[in-house]
Amino acid sequence: MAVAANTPIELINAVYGRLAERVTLGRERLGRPLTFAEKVLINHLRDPQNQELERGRSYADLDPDRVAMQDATAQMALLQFMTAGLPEAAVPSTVHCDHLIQAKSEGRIDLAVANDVNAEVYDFLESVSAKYGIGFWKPGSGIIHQVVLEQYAFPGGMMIGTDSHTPNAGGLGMIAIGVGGADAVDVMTGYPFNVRWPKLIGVKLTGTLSGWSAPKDIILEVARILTVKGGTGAIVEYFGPGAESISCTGKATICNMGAEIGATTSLFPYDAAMGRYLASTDRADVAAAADAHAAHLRADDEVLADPAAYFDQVIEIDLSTLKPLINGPHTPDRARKVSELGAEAAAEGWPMEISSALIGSCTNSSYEDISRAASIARFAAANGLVAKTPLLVTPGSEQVRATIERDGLLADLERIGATVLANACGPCIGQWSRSDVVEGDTNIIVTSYNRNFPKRNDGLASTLAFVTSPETVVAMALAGRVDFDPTVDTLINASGESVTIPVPEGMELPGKGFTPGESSFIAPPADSSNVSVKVSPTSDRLQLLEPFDAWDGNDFLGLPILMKAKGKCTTDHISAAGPWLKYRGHLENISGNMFIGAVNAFNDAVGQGKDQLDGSTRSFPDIGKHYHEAGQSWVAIGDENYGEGSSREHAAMEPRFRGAKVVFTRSFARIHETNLKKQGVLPLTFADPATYDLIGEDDRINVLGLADLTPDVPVACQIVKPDGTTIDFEGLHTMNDEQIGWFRAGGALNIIRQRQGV
Ligand code: MIC
Ligand code: SF4
Repeated sequence: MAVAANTPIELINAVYGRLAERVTLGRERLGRPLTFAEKVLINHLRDPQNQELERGRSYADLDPDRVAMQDATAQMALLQFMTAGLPEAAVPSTVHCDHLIQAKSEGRIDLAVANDVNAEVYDFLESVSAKYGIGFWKPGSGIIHQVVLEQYAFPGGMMIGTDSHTPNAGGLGMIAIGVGGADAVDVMTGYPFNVRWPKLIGVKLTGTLSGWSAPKDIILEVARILTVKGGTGAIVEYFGPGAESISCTGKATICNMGAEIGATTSLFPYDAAMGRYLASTDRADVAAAADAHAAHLRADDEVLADPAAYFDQVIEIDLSTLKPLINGPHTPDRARKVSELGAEAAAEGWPMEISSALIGSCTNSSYEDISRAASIARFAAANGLVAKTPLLVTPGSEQVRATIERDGLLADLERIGATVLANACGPCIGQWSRSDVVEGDTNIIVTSYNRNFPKRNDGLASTLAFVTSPETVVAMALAGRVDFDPTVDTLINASGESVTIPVPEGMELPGKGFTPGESSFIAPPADSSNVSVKVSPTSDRLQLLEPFDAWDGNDFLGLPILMKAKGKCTTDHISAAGPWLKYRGHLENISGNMFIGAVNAFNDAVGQGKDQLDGSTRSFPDIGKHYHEAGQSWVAIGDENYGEGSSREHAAMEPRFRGAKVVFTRSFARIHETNLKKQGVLPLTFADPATYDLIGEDDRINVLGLADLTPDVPVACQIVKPDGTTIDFEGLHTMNDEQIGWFRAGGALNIIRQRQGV
């Protein structure tokens, strides 16, 4: 398959060619008008006539148009794909090198260091891509979601990506879903993508943004309303007159951060702003094709007239009254107005000074974002102001970087002291070599990123991270304080004058068009028979995968609790990023970080607990290693929304590798729950959430009746107290027959073998 640096118009025409017929079928089958998300989903069903379509219940088989993978997750995905023994990926797929570049000095230097330090991994990814017909975007080309938006996304398309912020492409009207690597392998080996037929949350936007309010404030407000788990199992579909007033990249910001509310994905209907973006990114042909099918690239009129009758939940936001928001620390749904942060910081005893301000990331690094941020910087420089904190800029792609450099916007930011980092994730994923603070220094950073879990950006639990729009970040960098409200407060400049920062002004798209910069896409060769993929047996960064053992047919009896997590336990707590990213291709080595961020519910210690085999206190990864070597299986326990955040399947594979059989929680985040199922770990939720509180440190767990595991039937479980008394409880699961099959087979690698007969 020829994989190019863009989506061929023929592929898009094929999708549009069946759209009208599928929409008619969908209306017939459901007996009602359709939302836009339903049209796109129905157009990608493998069996549109017979697929069950019950929201929140049915599992649907879908055929995405594309697969995208970033370097930190692609390693595990492609190590799994290789075991299938196929000549090439079954659908157009790409790999993007963005997560492994550490921010230390500035973009060019950091990129050169990364190319050196990560050579082995980049060589692996480049060669495995070449071997299997996968497009390869070299380090420096940009962050996966920005590159996908610029090159591959198209209205009405469907893709999956091994990264939770894949929904960014919803800004261009695409259903784009974040998945674990094993899901990507299904699609790359020609099998459908299987996901619950989603519920639908409609967000009606009225009015228009003005002043300091930005698209970021819309999603910060949605996060406030829905919280980090409010979108679980749902697609968030935006519509209304306010939607049309937002640029395509602004829409992408909103969809991107829909990951933070747990949504399956988010999307906007096709409109003129998307058409303009397509034309500006050299895809006028795609815009013309979308224009020709525009009637089907939006919800039906009846839906728009009476959304409450068609969506499971409807939220209305008046953009004209929306004020700039800033969310954090520790969770992206803790929202308040920027104007209220100072008072809250005083009440909470947080520092008033900001230690660093950071803009960019896959969420907020568009031309429009940077032009609004740069407008403030330009004014500031002309009026004797400079940033009072370090200001770090990560452009989302080489195309954006080269364009903002050409148009003088980077120079505007540099004039107030900004440092331009590589076109990569950098500090957003803990790839930040920071020396100005150390653990224990309570300090505040403000970012235009999307996540703000403890330790996420700099590995320090004492850093309090807040997320807001890029323009607000730059204003706060000029003030250096959190009790600064740029809409009313003034700053004192070098000459002692009082200066009011004007309302930011941006440009939706570059007047002179985009410039590609240094193109760094490598298409796979037509004939890859002489390409060899090398994984050194002595490598400490890459390790070939062996299938896990199949289920032995027995119930689980007397399993110790390796870890019971208190409160938030995200994938960052389960499998930390930052320095551990280097082991993303080596399951054994990365298992050294298992649960190191989790708070032990028995004693509030972080990352350590009691080894039940010898009674000692050890780190969770050490206990895991000990149990593994001793052949002792175990369970883990989590609270609400366990596994929130990233798509990284390492958070499921590490426990599986070390012998976890079951993870019990009060509730799961979608991608992580699927990742556990895929790797052969049973994800069970307590039928009675109070059961969580009954489990003690020295208790054991029994899981019974596994031979009769059946969809929709609770699993009988027992807590066995140290004195031998038992407490019965029920564990609920969401597995269908196929997923029960994954559990029995011992996980995805065995399934791949069975399917391919290898
Ligand atoms: C993230 O934002 O947490 C990441 C790093 O991009 C992850 C993927 C990963 O852990 O590799 C994600 O969002 O899925
Ligand atoms: Fe990279 Fe951060 Fe975006 Fe994840 S959220 S893809 S780490 S920039």
